[in-house]
Amino acid sequence: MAIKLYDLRLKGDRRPSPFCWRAKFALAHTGLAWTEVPIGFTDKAALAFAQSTLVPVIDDGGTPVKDSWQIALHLEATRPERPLFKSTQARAFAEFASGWTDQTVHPGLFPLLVADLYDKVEDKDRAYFLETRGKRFPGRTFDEVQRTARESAIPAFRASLHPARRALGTGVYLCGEHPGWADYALASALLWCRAVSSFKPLAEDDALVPWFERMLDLYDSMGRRAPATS
Ligand SMILES: N[C@@H](CCC(=O)N[C@@H](CS)C(=O)NCC(=O)O)C(=O)O
Repeated sequence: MAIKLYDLRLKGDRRPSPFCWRAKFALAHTGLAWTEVPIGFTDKAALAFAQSTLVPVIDDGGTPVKDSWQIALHLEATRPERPLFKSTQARAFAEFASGWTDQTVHPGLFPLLVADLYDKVEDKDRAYFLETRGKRFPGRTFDEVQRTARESAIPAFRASLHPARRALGTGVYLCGEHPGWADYALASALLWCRAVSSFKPLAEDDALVPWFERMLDLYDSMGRRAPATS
């Protein structure tokens, strides 16, 4: 039975969730087929079987697993033939990459795309998004936050990606010759932006541009084929 992946959907079948993208990369890496169950921000009842209020959630033949990292660990434990991590050291590096992406990359990127993201949220979910995300920017509209961020925060955001440029060096992937979790985590953040905004988080001459193009091509061009905003 194919795994079911509960994924966030916005207008035009856009799939922005960076955590869902991590789960998709993990599934594809492991060579698994899956079917997607797209839901909106407020369709929480669909996730109750997994005792979750957030996506991604998977249903693996009756076993519910929530949280992108837990999904990765579950796949590692149940499908050891195509391991995501291979060693405890690789797993520790992967966890570090998740933490860096969650705590540096996402917060840096969010203000740069928040108004574009809000614009793509399904009408039925807009009040929920405004209420939950608006709290992060008290007294300011998403338009104002995004405009100010694009005027002043792009250099700092791009500088925050130096660790990834260093890991890439002159190589092919952040994880070396083959893509791994660090690649998936950062590419997922950039796919979040690509789904909802024409904003280019990377400068044209950034060494990460050819890397991201490679990431878009992976697994039958899964990332490139996804609805984007250009
Ligand atoms: N730590 C979780 C984070 C999941 C998460 O924050 N998901 C967001 C989408 S990117 C979500 O479901 N948001 C729904 C909401 O805010 O109600 C993971 O790694 O899966």
